[in-house]
Amino acid sequence: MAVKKKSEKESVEPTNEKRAKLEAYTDDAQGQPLRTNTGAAINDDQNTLKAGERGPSLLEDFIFREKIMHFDHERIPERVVHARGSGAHGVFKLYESLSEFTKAGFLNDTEIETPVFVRFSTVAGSRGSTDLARDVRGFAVRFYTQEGNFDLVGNNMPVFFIQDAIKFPDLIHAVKPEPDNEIPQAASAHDTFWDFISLTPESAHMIMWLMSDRAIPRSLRMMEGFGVHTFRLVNAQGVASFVKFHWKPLLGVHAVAWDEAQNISGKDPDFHRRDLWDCIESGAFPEWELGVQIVPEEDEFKYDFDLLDSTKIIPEELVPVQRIGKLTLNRNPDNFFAETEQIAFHLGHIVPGIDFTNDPLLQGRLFSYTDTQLLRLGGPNFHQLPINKPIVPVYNNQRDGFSRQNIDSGKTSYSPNSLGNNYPSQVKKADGGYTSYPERIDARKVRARSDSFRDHFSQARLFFNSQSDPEKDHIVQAFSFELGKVKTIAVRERMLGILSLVDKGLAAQVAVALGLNVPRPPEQPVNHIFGADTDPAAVQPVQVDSSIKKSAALSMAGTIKDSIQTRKIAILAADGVDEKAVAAVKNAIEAEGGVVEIVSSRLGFITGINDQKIQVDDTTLTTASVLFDAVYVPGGSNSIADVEADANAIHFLNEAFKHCKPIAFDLRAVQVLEATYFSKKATLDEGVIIDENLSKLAERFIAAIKLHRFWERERSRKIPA
Ligand code: HDE
Repeated sequence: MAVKKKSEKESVEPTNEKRAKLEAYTDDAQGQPLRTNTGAAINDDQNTLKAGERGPSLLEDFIFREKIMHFDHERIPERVVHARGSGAHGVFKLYESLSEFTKAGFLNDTEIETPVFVRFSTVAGSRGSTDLARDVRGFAVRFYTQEGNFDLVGNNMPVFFIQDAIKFPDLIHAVKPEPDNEIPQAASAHDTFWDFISLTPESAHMIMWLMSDRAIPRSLRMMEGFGVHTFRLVNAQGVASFVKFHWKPLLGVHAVAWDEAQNISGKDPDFHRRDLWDCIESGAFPEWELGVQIVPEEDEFKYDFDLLDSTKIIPEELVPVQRIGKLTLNRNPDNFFAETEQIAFHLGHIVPGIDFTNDPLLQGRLFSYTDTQLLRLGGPNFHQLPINKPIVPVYNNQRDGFSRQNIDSGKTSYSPNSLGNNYPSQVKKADGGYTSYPERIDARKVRARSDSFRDHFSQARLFFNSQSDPEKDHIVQAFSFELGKVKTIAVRERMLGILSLVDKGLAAQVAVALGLNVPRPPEQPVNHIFGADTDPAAVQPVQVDSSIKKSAALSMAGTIKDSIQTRKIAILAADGVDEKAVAAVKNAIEAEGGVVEIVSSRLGFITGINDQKIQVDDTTLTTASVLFDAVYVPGGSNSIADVEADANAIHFLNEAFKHCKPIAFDLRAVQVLEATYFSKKATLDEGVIIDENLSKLAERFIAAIKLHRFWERERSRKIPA
């Protein structure tokens, strides 16, 4: 798919297409007078009503008071977690019917295109915080099905920090900015977080994911998604199976480098939001396949982990992921507040054919989401906001309350009634009336955790062992960074103790960075997950020797795709550039769906050696290499001299090298290469491409961009901090 260049979109003269779009944005207001909220036409929106031109303002100015009052009340409480988010509309299309396992209509009929809205988010930061924090990403999908809304409110990591919802406020209080000084924003690298984690061994698996590059995605479009909990599917015969949901991005799973993430946070804190928006605007629609892992009900106790424990995955080697349909995001919201901010997700938004399990984390969430919306959206009628309305008409006997949008007609709002023929009436099972799966429960009422939840380390180890060497290095560096920011030595040491139970080598490497010794392996870590009257010795974590030692699906390294779709490539050029050298690479990249920007030392147009004018998209001052996937320097002696003399351009190249990106030089531009710190032969690798044959150069460059990053560079070459 061809992707539009930024220069096309931002040219001074709007194209017809753009003009039409601009008009569409303001369509409703076209030709309309400005009015107050009660309909009075406004004659002067520029001046308050005053006693004389230089006199005091008058209290009776209802136009002013209404406008300011509304403005004063524009903010609503941000989400207590996942406050920072970006959303988009799209569609879901099923590949093949799943009727063997579920009666849910949208998972049965391959002809249906189900509308969806997706909201991606970070967890810890405030609504205005950076996109590139090291954090879990929310991946919440609403399906507007013909049987009602189904919300799959997941994350980009398949497990969670805690096993029981009652610990959620503790976890979140620990990760949020510390309460005395509200520092740090959108960061887990501080004492309270690691204090809590080091005392909560059940978090060991999740912490490995959080310290991996999954926590710093290259794009929201390049993340996996997971429903996390085990859910239940129920077919038309009432037979149930367990299910885990997955989203697999068609562009592969890719990350940025940590140093890069920190730089992006300054250069463009909206990096992920902008990337999602721009790609949808340009027609390069993000796509994921929906996957399911299905476990027959009789296999509930087959595994050495508990299906109800959200700190565990089902390794794909044990139960393969079956890809059943495709999600395509194809439309940006018209209004961020009305849609992305007001969407109210909830696990309890469910349709016949899908049901819950007793996962204690899932069960707790079933309470929390509606409760939080009541505060955030100001009352019980948030389901009537346009973004929350199901596509099926809704009639019931609920009435009134803050911000009721419906005008409910008729006399009856109770049942049974005879005055309204007892409508709306209940629906038979066979006609789609929701019935809960009649799971047998025969138990004592206890506050306790199942013994089957006591293995906290084997899957953490499985995750670590499944990573490529560069991925392992990044995990070591992430722990070293995060614990290095912790001030309390005892917390650092306790965390090293936990790490030694995951992998001794990992703990030893982090200990070196912290200048500490790994404490003598605690026979068992401190464990606070049981009540005050429980004997701690009787409930220590257990070590399970998992049958699976490695799982390919856990590493991002194996997800490289044969594509450069939507990758952003900078061309560093100045007056006197060889137009042919620009065109050869630019055209080849654009033909494969990559996005090229011309970066120079100033805006406007540069003039090539053959007098061709080339529009500059960005300058070395207004952009940075961290905002691109790769960089190319074309020939043309004057251009080369200018690029070489521009310290920002050389920094651009040095940084691209440091972040392991592909860099291409037209052989005639080798003088620019020589001005970089990595020019020495010893530091060059296959990611640095030099060629005099321009079509060869383009071909080799594209092949390198497909590989995303040359992470090995960090291991074998000297890269300055
Ligand atoms: Fe959430 N979570 N959560 N969470 N969560 C919220 O609901 C909560 C958990 C997730 O884009 C809140 O509307 C509890 C797991 C996403 O609007 C709140 C527990 C997973 C989003 C809430 C969890 C998630 C939320 C805040 C412990 C992955 C953003 C605002 C049991 C499977 C949805 C809101 C959006 C949002 C509670 C754990 C994902 C407070 C009590 C596990 C993606 O209700």
